[in-house]
Amino acid sequence: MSIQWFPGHMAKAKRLLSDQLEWVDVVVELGDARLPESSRNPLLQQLLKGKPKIILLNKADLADPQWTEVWLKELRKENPVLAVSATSGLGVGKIVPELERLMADKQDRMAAKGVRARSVRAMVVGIPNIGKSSLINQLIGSPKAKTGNKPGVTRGNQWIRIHEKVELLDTPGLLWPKFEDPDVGKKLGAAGAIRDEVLNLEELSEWLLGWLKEYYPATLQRYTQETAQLTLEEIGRSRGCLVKGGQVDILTAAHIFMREFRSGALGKITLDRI
Ligand SMILES: Nc1nc2c(ncn2[C@@H]2O[C@H](COP(=O)(O)OP(=O)(O)OP(=O)(O)O)[C@@H](O)[C@H]2O)c(=O)[nH]1
Ligand SMILES: [Mg+2]
Repeated sequence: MSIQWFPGHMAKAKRLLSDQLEWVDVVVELGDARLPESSRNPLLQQLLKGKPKIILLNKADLADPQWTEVWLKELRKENPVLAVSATSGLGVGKIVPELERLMADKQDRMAAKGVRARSVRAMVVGIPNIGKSSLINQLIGSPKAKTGNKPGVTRGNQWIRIHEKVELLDTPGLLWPKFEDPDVGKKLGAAGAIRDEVLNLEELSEWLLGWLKEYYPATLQRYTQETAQLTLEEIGRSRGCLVKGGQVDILTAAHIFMREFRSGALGKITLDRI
């Protein structure tokens, strides 16, 4: 499966991001708790070199809590990290105190030089559809930033004050031009970071089905008790995706299967293993 996923607006997003970087004190990097490793953009790690950073594993409400604990421990070796859910608000209250803690040294140094303390400026970055705008809305308690259930909703940069002492910059989602590991592309597709229009949903669903059989067979009991033999065709049949002559409409079955996975209807699932 080859995926064409670095459109023009993403090259523009990269430029916007590098332009803003010099105004920013600290970076809030959003990862997906379902793929704590695959959702971290290597291009970003290059662009952000040296900036203080906090990592948030968002959509923790959809991830396997046992694996979230494992990943928090792993990522904490290099950066402060929190598990959050931008939509339910879980963990979100810890973000501002963490940003203040991270910035305390710099502000003390500025105060020592007699520079009057100003707001902390934080930039929210991450792959498309990960919940950057939702997080900002959750922090301010109102839907000021536009959100949507598909990648590519935010197109420009937008500063929003979330606290008396903290301003946040919303940025468009950013992917990188080449996935070294083909599974990374599939996982990002499954999580919803890549537009469905450029994915082969049938192939992606076959892959996900195989993966779930291996790691989370119980989640497939929603479709049948005999999960080892389950096919996409059977999923389609169980959901009534039939065309004339009783054939299963496989593409519709794939859409339904992906939608159920992405919404959490199959259960709490983490796709990255250490
Ligand atoms: N279950 C769950 N859904 C979430 C969470 N955060 C965001 N979402 C959903 O994910 C979708 C994308 O959210 P956005 O905030 O628009 O994502 P974004 O990162 O700003 O996306 P772009 O602007 O396209 O890069 C929306 O349907 C949100 O409701 C979360 O913590 N849990
Ligand atoms: Mg957005």
